[in-house]
Amino acid sequence: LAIAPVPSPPSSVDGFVKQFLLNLNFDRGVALSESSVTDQYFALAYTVRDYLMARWLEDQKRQRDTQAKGVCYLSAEYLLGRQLDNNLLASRLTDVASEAMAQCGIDIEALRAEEVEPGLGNGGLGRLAACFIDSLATMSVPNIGYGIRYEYGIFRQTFVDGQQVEQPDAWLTYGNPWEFPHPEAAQTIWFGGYTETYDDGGVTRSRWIPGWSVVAVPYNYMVPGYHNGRVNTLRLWSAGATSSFDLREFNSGDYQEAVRAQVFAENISKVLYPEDSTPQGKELRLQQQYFFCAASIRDFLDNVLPEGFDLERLPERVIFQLNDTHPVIAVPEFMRILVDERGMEWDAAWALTQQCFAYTCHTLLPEALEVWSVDLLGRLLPRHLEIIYRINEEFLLEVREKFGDDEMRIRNMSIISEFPQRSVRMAYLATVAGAKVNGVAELHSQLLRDKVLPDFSEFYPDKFTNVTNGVTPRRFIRLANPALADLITEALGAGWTVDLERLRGLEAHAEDPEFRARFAEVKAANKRRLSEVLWHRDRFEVSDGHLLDVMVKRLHEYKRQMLKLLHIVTLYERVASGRVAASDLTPRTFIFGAKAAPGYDMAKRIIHLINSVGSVVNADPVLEGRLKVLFPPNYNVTLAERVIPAADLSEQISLAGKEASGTGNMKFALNGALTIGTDDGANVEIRELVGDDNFFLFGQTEPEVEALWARGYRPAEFYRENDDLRRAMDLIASGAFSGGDRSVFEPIMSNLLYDDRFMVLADYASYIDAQERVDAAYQDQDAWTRSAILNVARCGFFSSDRSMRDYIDRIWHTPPAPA
Ligand code: 26V
Repeated sequence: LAIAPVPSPPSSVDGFVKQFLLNLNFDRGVALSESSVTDQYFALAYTVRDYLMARWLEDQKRQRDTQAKGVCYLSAEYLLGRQLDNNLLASRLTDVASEAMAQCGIDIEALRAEEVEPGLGNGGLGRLAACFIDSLATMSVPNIGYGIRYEYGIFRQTFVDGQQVEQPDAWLTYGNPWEFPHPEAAQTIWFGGYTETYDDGGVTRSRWIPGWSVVAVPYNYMVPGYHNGRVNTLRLWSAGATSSFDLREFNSGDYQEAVRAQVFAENISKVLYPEDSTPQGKELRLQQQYFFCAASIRDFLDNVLPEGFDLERLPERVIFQLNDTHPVIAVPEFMRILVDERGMEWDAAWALTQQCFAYTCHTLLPEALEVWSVDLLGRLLPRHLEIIYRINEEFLLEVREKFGDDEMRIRNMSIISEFPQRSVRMAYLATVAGAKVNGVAELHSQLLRDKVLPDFSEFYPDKFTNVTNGVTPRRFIRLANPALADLITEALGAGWTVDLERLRGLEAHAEDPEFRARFAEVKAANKRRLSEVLWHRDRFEVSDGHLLDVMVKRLHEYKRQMLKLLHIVTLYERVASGRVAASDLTPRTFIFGAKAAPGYDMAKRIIHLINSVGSVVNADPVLEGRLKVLFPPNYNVTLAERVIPAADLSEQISLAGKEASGTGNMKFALNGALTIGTDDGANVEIRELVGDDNFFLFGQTEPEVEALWARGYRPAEFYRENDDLRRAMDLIASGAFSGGDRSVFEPIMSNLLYDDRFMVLADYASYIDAQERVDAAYQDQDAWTRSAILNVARCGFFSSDRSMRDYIDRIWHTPPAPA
């Protein structure tokens, strides 16, 4: 019996009100007059869901029925941000919902504020995944995002005496209206045990006798395309015990043991690891990785593909995109299923693997490249380790064939490293297995080829490619900056949201004084809005007429928050010492937002220093209020949506060659902030597009950095030779920001003086000089606004829709789907 999905409720205010009251009464079980804000938020979310449901059910069915090739995006992180507004926007219900809530006597703003954002990611990598699935839905490309439903996302950051304190992010406490659990579709995921050989009709084969298991329960989330009626799926896995109580244990009276098993299993999806640069080699993390990869691959093969599908044709149906190395364990799992479970010949299975996987690298820091010790892998996934060994063996044979018996090269290219302990290099495994390997910005892809994987790019010259990152204009312009969006639509018409290159049309308007005035008014209004948010949230005051100078991103030494801070201390010191009059300073408010990995001591100390400098600077009357340092805690997607549209100046100041791409840089430029930045990551491409006149470039280039290392870098020389730098550092070292205590920040100072891996001191002079150019430029407000408009006009390239097109053309080869 083919019964079509229940059609959507009517898209009128009346229809919406009716559906809302239905949900409030029948699902929440409360009357409007008795309902709490939480009830109302849930009922509103259910109502939005109801409008998307028919399309979602159709699209899921279509995905199964049609033969179209789809993308399985495998990512350990999705940093989604709030869902309500996004889903209202996608389904054209924003105004209807506001009006409907008003008719019910409800302030929709209060409901918006009620949503806890799903923070299932650390930073750039997780947010990129969220932008990509938005673009794929908007472009009608069949896609399933696979990941982990962490019970606790990225920690909530608070400050106590200026120091970071982490609190658990209990985002599911009140339930989650956007998810659909399917416990009936749970899968069993096995771990541990041992392998054994057996005779399979004369052929000796290996098989896995696993030791223990957990279940993986899928939770589905809607991923609506923008104004196209398409709804894709994000499927996140949650871990549970195989059966709630192990009956044998229970009957033998070992109740404690049975409960322990339950707790153990649930642990796997309990919490997102908050480290984003130094892999700790933690067993639980490997369990997480295998858990979601195994569940996802089986889900695709068993539930998405039609029954009896001929696996030889798999490359026509799917590409598994590996978001960094975190899901690379999917490769040996895929081989295991084909060879051990489906009886396929090794060579045939390997040929399929090499067509069905592709790998994106997101880093250049050697310490961020994941390796798993053979010891741990052998214990947790013994069969997978065997498979990896065989992949390596055959790969190294090929290398010998091509390069001869160059033992040095063989050792360098081996998927297995021997020191300091025998381990599997996951990036190498991904490179060997993938059809393509891509970096995330032109410079990064170049350095990936030349510096990180040089032997591999020589061996596989055609495997390497670039796809420059992008960001979704739906969330980061339309939702975050409605005033700018309206101004753009007025100037260019409505199509730009899905065709961002159209922003080029703003170039002409940049020459129109009236348009510039309106653009400046949008920026001013966004500053007032931010000011209200920060007052409400943190009791911070943002002064009128200040240049808003913003650095928001994870705290990491390579990103160089210290360089920004030295600039601030320099300005302060010049005034405090009487060498500069406060009235000669350009009034500036500096905003920082940054979380430090809980175990990263230096990063936490830098947070403490930023807060300490802020306390002194904000309180010192000598500055006459011309400098303010604000560090709102718990920077997240929700705050980003308020901060970025208000910014005048975007700080993108990593040491050249260290930031793979950056995506915040794109969001700022698209919202009309000018960038002060190094020649790093996607900054390079931003500057090329906006032009040198509209970008404040400073610092060494990557080759210059290399050359300075080669000559021998002695940071103390820069300290001695630059008076401003010496004074700023001496002031910090004197205890001026730590109540006279010289010990608190000493580790930061001695690190800068004697080590300075990220060359903060070497780039200081150039940075200060660039900031002086910023001050000068800001004096001419009208010229600044013109530059800001040109930034918006010329950055359409950075839409994640374009990134998706590049992935499709260069890697996935998925055909354009019908609208
Ligand atoms: C790495 C690791 C290393 C092992 C421990 C756990 C963990 C968790 C996350 C990560 C991801 C770090 C890589 C990352 O986020 N890269 C960023 O990716 C952005 C999107 O491509 C890019 O814009 C940033 O430049 C890059 O730093």
